[in-house]
Amino acid sequence: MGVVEQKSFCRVCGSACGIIVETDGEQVVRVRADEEHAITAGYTCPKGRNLPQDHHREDRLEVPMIREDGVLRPTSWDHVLDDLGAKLKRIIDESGPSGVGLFTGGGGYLDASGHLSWQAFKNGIATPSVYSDLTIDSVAKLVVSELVTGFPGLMSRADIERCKLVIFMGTNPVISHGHTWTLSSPTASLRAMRQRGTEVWVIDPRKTETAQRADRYLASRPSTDYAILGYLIRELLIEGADRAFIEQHAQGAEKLQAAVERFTLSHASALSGVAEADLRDLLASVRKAGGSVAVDTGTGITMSRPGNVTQWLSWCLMIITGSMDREGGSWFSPGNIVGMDKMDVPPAPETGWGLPGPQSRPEMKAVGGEFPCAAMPDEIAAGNLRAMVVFGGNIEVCLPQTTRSYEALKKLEVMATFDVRPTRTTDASTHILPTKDQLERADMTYVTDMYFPVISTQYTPAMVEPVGDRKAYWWVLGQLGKRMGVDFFPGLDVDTATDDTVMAYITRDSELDFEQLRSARHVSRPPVFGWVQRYVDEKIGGWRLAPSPLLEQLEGLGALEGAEPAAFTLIPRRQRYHENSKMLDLRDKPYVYLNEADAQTVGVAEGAKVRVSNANGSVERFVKIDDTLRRGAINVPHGWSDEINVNRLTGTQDVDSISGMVRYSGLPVSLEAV
Ligand SMILES: Nc1nc2c(c(=O)[nH]1)N[C@H]1C(S)=C(S)[C@@H](COP(=O)(O)OP(=O)(O)OC[C@H]3O[C@@H](n4cnc5c(=O)[nH]c(N)nc54)[C@H](O)[C@@H]3O)O[C@H]1N2
Ligand SMILES: Nc1nc2c(c(=O)[nH]1)N[C@H]1C(S)=C(S)[C@@H](COP(=O)(O)OP(=O)(O)OC[C@H]3O[C@@H](n4cnc5c(=O)[nH]c(N)nc54)[C@H](O)[C@@H]3O)O[C@H]1N2
Ligand code: SF4
Ligand SMILES: [Mo]
Repeated sequence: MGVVEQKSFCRVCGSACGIIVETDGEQVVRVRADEEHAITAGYTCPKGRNLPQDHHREDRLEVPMIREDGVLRPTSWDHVLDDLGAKLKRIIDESGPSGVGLFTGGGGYLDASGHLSWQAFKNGIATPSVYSDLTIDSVAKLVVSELVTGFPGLMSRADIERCKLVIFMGTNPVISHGHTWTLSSPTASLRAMRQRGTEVWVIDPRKTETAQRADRYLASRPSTDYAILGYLIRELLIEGADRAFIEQHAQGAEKLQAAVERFTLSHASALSGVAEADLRDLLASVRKAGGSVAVDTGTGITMSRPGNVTQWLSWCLMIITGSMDREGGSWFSPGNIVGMDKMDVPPAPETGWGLPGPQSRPEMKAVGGEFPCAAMPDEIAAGNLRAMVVFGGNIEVCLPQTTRSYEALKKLEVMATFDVRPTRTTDASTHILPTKDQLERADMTYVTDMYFPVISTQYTPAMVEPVGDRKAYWWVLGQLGKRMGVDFFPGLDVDTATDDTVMAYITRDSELDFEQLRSARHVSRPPVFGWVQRYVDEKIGGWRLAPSPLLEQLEGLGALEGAEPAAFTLIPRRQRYHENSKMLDLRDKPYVYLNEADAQTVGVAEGAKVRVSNANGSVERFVKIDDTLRRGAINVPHGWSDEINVNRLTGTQDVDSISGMVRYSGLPVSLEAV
């Protein structure tokens, strides 16, 4: 047949790099970077280039499976859907919709029809038992958006083309490609930023690959970033803040000023472990940049105990310097498909919505319409949650306190999982629903539509035919709906639909013209500024600088500030060659990374086995010496299953009081040689 080349885009992570896929019949031969791509211009990472191997992996799921008499067996779609539909219907009849829950992970929301499907499922059966990566990843950003602007789900990002000062805090885009924002072609982007005269600072307990390419690096002690921000805000409110802007567009400045009063230079320096001279330099850079400052945060912030507070203060820094939602500062992508700027949203009160959370955890609230993942085992134990439908998540790996969470999942009456390969999660499932992988489906950037450095939407046709019996998400859910008597996609005929008509359906109410997208493959426009500013001015009378729930959390942190830091603190880290639990077979190893001096204290050398433990459990792995880590900070990267899963150390009780977010960063642990 000969090799055919087609343009597509990668969906292993949210960065959506433009790729060229070379196929020979149904054989995917090679994936390489698309040099002509308007945003990613010739960049891919090893994970994207590994797509052919991933597509052809030997153990891929090709047919539906069902557990009968305790054994998982291959079956037909008719049988698996008849059985699943009947069981879900019965549970809803007996326990109400909340008895059936759902989880959405990276294998769900990075597929446009997967994202449509989990939302359709949630709305179709009207269950409040909604779980996703949100509450084990980035929920602090939602909390802050709601409290400061009244608008849910706003994620700020640097206007990288024009910003004078960018501070990356708790994020390592050179490896991760960004958090709720992407830095495409990260190394080239950083170089270009600095050539344009942008000053780049990195604050992180590890001198990361990003820090190594920055102008300045501050090695902060884990979970103390809020003190650095508190100091900057304290000094700026004395000199350097945009007073006229604050007068006109913000509220609560006095309360904020009082709240950060304790962060003198010496207090901030003592707490964060960053030298006073470095903090003074940072302050000088912020003052010099005027209204052109951006702070981009990542999981190092959102997973830490002070996550909400740090995220909030990072916004305050941008607001009081007049940098927020301003050209040259930080901006909010409304997205072409979601079109947030056109949404008519009633503002959340200054205390947030505080919607009821899971019954078995009365202290928890729902944030962003979801229950905290940490509640799942309690909900199952209480009998409130009897079935789970998992839309592309590997919940054995990603949930806190594996031993407890995984045992709970096995007790579910029904666990139906959409995936493309076997995992410990599919092992524990009652129904396995194999969906088309990314090379087998036509697709578009849907969730990630708002993550790019410009406003950008991409489309791709399918590259190859689906293997085995794999089907699209929308097809599976549509057919399941018929069995349950629920029309999950009103107005869509699921017997005649195609991936393309489903995307047209998704975009039917948006300003994006799907036919135009399909023929152009990529539509993009520059950042827009001022739409959030107009919203906060009109709806709530200016940015809320001092929402009371955040003031309380900041005050609460004060009680911990005198404490002696733990000898060893676990902090998260993304490894280059795998995406969470995907592509673990590529090149990485499940190391424990620690500083040479720390290794000596424990009496271990590179390659030795070490036990990391705390009250939740323990994990044994081999040591990798890494002097980019600050002393006392260690990495036990996530994504790995079974007895080396780092989530054996994390807890379902140690959660944020507002959001229920699990503490994955800043966890005290002890180390010993094995
Ligand atoms: N301790 C600790 N825990 C963590 C983290 C941490 O840093 N530390 N990180 C957290 C974060 S930020 C996140 S986002 C979560 C990630 O948790 P998950 O979202 O569960 O993780 P992934 O491994 O990305 O994969 C999801 C599943 O999707 C499947 N999949 C891949 N492609 C497709 C597809 O095309 N279709 C379908 N149906 N399935 C597909 C994969 O095989 C995999 O089983 O983990 C969280 N857990
Ligand atoms: N290669 C690769 N890329 C990925 C993923 C992957 O698994 N592998 N996962 C994807 C997913 S799901 C997500 S959510 C994103 C996450 O993207 P990022 O948030 O950029 O994730 P990381 O690269 O782990 O960077 C987090 C950084 O926070 C630092 N840190 C930890 N604790 C603290 C703290 O208290 N304060 C400060 N200032 N820093 C701290 C860590 O040292 C680390 O450098 O990455 C995505 N991209
Ligand atoms: S950064 Fe890598 S994994 Fe992410 S979209 Fe690009 S090629 Fe794919
Ligand atoms: Mo994530």
